[in-house]
Amino acid sequence: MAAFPDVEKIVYEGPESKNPLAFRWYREDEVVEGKTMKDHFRFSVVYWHTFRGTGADPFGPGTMYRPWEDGTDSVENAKNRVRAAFEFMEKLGSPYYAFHDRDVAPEGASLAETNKNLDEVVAVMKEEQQRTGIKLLWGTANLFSNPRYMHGASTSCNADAFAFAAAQVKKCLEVTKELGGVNYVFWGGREGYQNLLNTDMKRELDHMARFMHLAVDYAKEIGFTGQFLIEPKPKEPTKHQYDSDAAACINYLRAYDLLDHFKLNIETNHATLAGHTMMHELDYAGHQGALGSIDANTGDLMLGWDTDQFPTNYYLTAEVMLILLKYGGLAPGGVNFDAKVRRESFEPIDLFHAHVGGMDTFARGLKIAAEIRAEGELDAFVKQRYGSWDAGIGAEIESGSADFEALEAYMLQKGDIEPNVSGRQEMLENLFNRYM
Ligand code: XLS
Ligand code: NI
Ligand code: NI
Repeated sequence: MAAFPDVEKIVYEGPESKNPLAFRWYREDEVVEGKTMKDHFRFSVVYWHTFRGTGADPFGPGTMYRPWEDGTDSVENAKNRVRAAFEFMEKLGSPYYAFHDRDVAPEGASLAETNKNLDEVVAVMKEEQQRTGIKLLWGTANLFSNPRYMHGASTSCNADAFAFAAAQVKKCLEVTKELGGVNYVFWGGREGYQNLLNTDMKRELDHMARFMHLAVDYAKEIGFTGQFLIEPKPKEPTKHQYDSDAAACINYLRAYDLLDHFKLNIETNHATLAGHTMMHELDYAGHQGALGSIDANTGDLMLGWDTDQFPTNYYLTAEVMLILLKYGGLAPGGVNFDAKVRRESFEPIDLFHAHVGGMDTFARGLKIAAEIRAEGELDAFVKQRYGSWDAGIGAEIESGSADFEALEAYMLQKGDIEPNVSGRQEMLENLFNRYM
């Protein structure tokens, strides 16, 4: 029985279309800057929000109407859910998906039983991947929901929590490999602290690094060649997450000799929680050679938590795409919609509206960014703004040939600096608007 009987395959109808179940901008085989839209984005649907999100919030239970669910936590129900998920992704036309181990199969009474449940459901996922050609962007282990992880997983004060988490990640790496996953994600979950009075931060950070090294070693052992990613987030659930932002993660990875094995999975709403723009986080990761993948969503300006809304803002996606084009794209990463429909949007069809809108918003952003780059005005402005570094004293500083004494002699002779060019922020903001 079909889960979405009233929905046909979503097709491109063009910007004039008023059909809410058609793409206005996303045409998967349209070529922009030498690459198809499909390859630029590598769109991915998340299993957790889209197929496990109930709409529950701290003030009330779930609201979602999901007719393919039988209301139990059985393996049978989990398998039916996989079929519904692949029907959804097939109709949507998303080439990838992502999941946590605990999203797809129920926990059993023991670790062994839990692993067995997972294997049973993974067999169906594999079948569905083969049937549809949809691929796995990344797998990850949920190391934060179960009460055993109340103090964290690899950073727990309880060594047994570390051991359990290791067993879980070991299994999840095997499953990700089995499904041909092209990345594997670590998001910190409860790796952080609420209060330093009870926390040995140094010891916890050392343990987290040990854990990541063990994962890297095991991946090598089993021949898993996907890219490891770490996903920065500054707070929630803990007050201070260790992976707080791109710069902190890169410092951490470098300090613990992990930078060769990891890149970053940058999430929009996490960037804003960290007090940064998405553009800032992407550029930081990009110029450090650590731009791996993105979790595409958006927060709410009025709310200070991870609301995980679908992106609908062309400015945002144009900025994101400017950076992705600048650094040559994301592959093997992708644009993963770590986003959920609102609690009030409880019908299955809302899942389509949300994703169609997100994909279209990115497609429009790509076209805007490509136009801006083709015109070249922004680049030319930045180049000219730094012109003083291209010759003379600037070039000498950059090449390392001018020391402090030489610089003093230069300035004593010159007297003072000449007024520089204006930053022209307002002009450039207006320029950006011309492309909207
Ligand atoms: C939570 C994170 C999470 C990761 C996967 O805020 O975004 O969903 O993407 O564990
Ligand atoms: Ni995320
Ligand atoms: Ni998030």
